[in-house]
Amino acid sequence: NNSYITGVNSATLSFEQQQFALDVVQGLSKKQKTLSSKYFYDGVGSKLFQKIMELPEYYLTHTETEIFTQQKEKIISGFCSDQPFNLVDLGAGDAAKTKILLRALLKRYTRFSFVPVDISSDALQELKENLTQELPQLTVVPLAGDYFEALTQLKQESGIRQVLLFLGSNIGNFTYPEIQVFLKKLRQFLQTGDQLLIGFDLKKDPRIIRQAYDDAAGVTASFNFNLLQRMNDTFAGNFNLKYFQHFAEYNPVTGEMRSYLISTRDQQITLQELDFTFSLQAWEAIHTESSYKFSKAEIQELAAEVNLETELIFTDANHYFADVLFRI
Ligand code: AVJ
Repeated sequence: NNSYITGVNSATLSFEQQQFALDVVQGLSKKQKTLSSKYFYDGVGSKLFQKIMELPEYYLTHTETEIFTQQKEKIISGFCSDQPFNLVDLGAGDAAKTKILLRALLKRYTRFSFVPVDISSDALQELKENLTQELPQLTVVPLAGDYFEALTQLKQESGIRQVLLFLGSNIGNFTYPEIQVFLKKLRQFLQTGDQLLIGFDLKKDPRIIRQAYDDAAGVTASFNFNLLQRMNDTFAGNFNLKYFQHFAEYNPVTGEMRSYLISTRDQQITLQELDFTFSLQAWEAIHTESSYKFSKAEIQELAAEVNLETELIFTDANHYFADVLFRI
């Protein structure tokens, strides 16, 4: 409903907040309400995600950490060449896993710069300070913004080989068609010889997957609820978090893990700054995130469709997760 969008008060909102406002009004005006998972990551949300990564149920991080710890030498041998390169980490966050690779690279005296990219400028600022402390010999060039904003900046100072990291199953937040568009777009920023290391969460026992998104301590629920809090804070909203429930469900056929915020009663919500009011019925769902899981065959299919050459595949003993190195 576009009439609401004109109500967005651009005088008091930053550019980023205006984008957020448009997405919120659009998503909440739909018959099946949605919010984009990219808005989870404000300062509080990034902190909550760091807590998720430490949860026993959240196997993704533990498994990718295991892969990196046990196979780091093979992985970085895959990157290395005699030429200097940029190691670009898309969605770096706290870069806890990337640091395993960074340490190994620094030991080999490889010439490279580390370029962490993140949507959360808070997380990026903290990372920069942390790396200055922990790895003072490392050259760090942080880039805030979404992936393509960052890549556009990178292209302008190109001429250097790029090795892109897209870890932690960040790619899982995209649908299949979106992944294809994303990978095709990525190719336009890259040149022959550039590489891409992508972390894919693999299909596995559906119960294990579901628990990872509905942990016993309720951290993932808080992460989901924080989106409501963020809208309250940013747009003077009146979401009452008490009247929502976190719900997570896995579809083993499509590989889609879905998270929702479910309204537990009939309610009307107003976001004052946006002049926007809408209703939720009892048990109506707002879809807040999809996290896709892949089979190895699906990964190969995807690669073939977008013309990427698979160089190396790294997996853990249980085959829960795969880091795949592609070459352009
Ligand atoms: C950061 C997108 C990889 O989908 O597993 C964790 C985010 N959401 N728990 C994921 C998330 C709920 C995470 N990614």
